Amino acid sequence: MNRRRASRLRRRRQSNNLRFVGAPGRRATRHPEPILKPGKFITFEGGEGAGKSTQAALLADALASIRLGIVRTREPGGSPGAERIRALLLGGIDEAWDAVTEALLVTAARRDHLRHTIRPALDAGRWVLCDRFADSTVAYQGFAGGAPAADLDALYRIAAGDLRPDLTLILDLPAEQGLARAAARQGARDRFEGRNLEFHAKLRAGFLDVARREPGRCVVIDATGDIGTVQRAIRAAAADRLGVSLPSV
Ligand code: Z5A
Repeated sequence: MNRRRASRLRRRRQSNNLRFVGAPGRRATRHPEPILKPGKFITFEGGEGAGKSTQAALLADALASIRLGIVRTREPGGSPGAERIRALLLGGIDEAWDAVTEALLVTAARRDHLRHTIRPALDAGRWVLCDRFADSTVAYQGFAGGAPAADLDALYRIAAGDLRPDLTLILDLPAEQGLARAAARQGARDRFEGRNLEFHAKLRAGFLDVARREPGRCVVIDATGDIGTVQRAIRAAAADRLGVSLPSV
């Protein structure tokens, strides 16, 4: 390639990497800016004691080790305003709220969480790992609680618009096993703990139904194995669906 053509190509490449900022009609100012890759949104779902928090922490470490910016968060909660709604909802042990009222509360929290935590992190190129998200509303308030699916869809659109997780890991195990794990843990009871086995079996069916309907977004992870075995399956799913290469467990 001759020297003049090489320098023309170089100039064109440089100008493609610049964002133009300026009011219409005025001469544009050129700011060289780093080109940010958008972050990814990963959610962890499943019944009580399935190991979501344990596994989210291990995946966050693995992603951070390959120099990705990570935000770990949870629902309900994840922003100061949403944490206040969480305290109200989970603390309302004796409130006679029906499933639609619960869905309204988690949706209000979700909207605040998205505005103040999730969207800003994704816009800044960070990977967001969220312990429970909207599939928990479908399972708890919909499948197990009886709230109509159309109402839950409408509420989701109000809170999140078109945003969907890039990957949802559904940690699946029999309700008895999850409840035994959760019972072995210390801590005060909340609104959802202590519900009967039938409720927890419906939750499991609800999560598996979501996975069947959205196979492009969801991966069902067998959560009956030990912590390392489950994490290996999760890293394999992240590699396969999101194209990351992670250290082995
Ligand atoms: N909720 C709702 O109703 N609607 C909604 O839209 C949303 C939420 C978003 C939040 O509870 C509640 O809000 C939740 C649903 C409702 N109801 N409940 N209950 P939370 O945030 O306080 O808790 P949780 O999400 O239910 O967490 P969890 O299920 O109790 O735990 P986990 O995160 O799945 O598991 P873990 O804490 O990682 O592990 C539990 C124990 O098992 C712990 O001692 C671990 O060391 C142990 N563990 C973990 N993995 C293993 C393996 N593989 N083998 C053996 N032991 C293990």
